[in-house]
Amino acid sequence: MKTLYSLDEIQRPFPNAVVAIGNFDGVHLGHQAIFQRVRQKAREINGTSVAMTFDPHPVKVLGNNGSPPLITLLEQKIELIEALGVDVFLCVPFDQSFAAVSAHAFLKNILIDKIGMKALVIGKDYTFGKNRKGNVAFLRQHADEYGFEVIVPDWVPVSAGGHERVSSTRVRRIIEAGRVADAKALLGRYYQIRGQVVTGRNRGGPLLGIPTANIKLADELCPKTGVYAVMVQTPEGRFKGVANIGYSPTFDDHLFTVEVHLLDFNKDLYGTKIRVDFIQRIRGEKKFNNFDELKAQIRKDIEDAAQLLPDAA
Ligand code: RBF
Ligand code: MG
Repeated sequence: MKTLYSLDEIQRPFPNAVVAIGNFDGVHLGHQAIFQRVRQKAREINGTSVAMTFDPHPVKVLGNNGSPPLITLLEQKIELIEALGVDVFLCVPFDQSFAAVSAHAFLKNILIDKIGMKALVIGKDYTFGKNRKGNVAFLRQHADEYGFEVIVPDWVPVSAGGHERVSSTRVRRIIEAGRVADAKALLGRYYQIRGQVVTGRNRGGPLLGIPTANIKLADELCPKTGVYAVMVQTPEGRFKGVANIGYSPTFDDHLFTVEVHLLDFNKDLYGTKIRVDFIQRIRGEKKFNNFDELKAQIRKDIEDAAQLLPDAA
């Protein structure tokens, strides 16, 4: 996949460009359906599939009511879209001046003249351009004049505690509720966080005999506090693990941490970047009367995780 970080990097229009525009936060099953449709159309017209997105996410620049935590940061978004077989990933820097570009100028100057768009695949509710004037109706009005086709895929309905369409908002709510198994149903993969292993309180190993890698989260969205069965990707390979997210209420410092104990692993991970896939929630965090009770419970969590985790995950 060719990745461009500015419109200025486009030398000439792409041959028969089939474009998807969106924020694609989460690259969930709804987004995946859009990219399937883009690839299908590109095959039909011997064209180039193009994913166009904005960074930072427009709500971060325009958001007056704050902005929701992102499900996927740019790095992971690019990996996921590349894996879907898209030819060109175009990331447009978003700022106040870009936000002031009219829907018409965006369509004519950027999509038609610069990119060479012949077809556009877009979500039903997507809007773009100054005052969000660009929408499906606007695009259809101009399709004949500029010679492009507008394709609007149906919503993708998925049952996960309610049969609704897949949306980034729904994915966020589900992850914030700790329902990581449901999140997988909407994402088509496990929900993942990434970050660097940093020095913790050096308590897990010495005090409890259960060392944990403490993660400095790169991601914005984090599942609800509690204990989870996870799979951890490290520079040493992929391992089963059990994660604790929260404030360790048995202790007095009440510091929020994301930590993971790896099963069958005892090497040092300090300073490395790891990825944690959430497979299943095991329980909520508890305050224990003493360290022995906490230790016994964590031993049981480790057994539960070992049972829950599929060998191939
Ligand atoms: N700390 C708590 O105070 N309550 C818990 O319920 C709890 N559950 C944990 C479960 C797992 C699987 C792990 C790895 C840790 C847990 N901890 C819990 C955090 C533990 O107190 C922490 O790892 C050590 O204090 C080291 O920082
Ligand atoms: Mg630790």
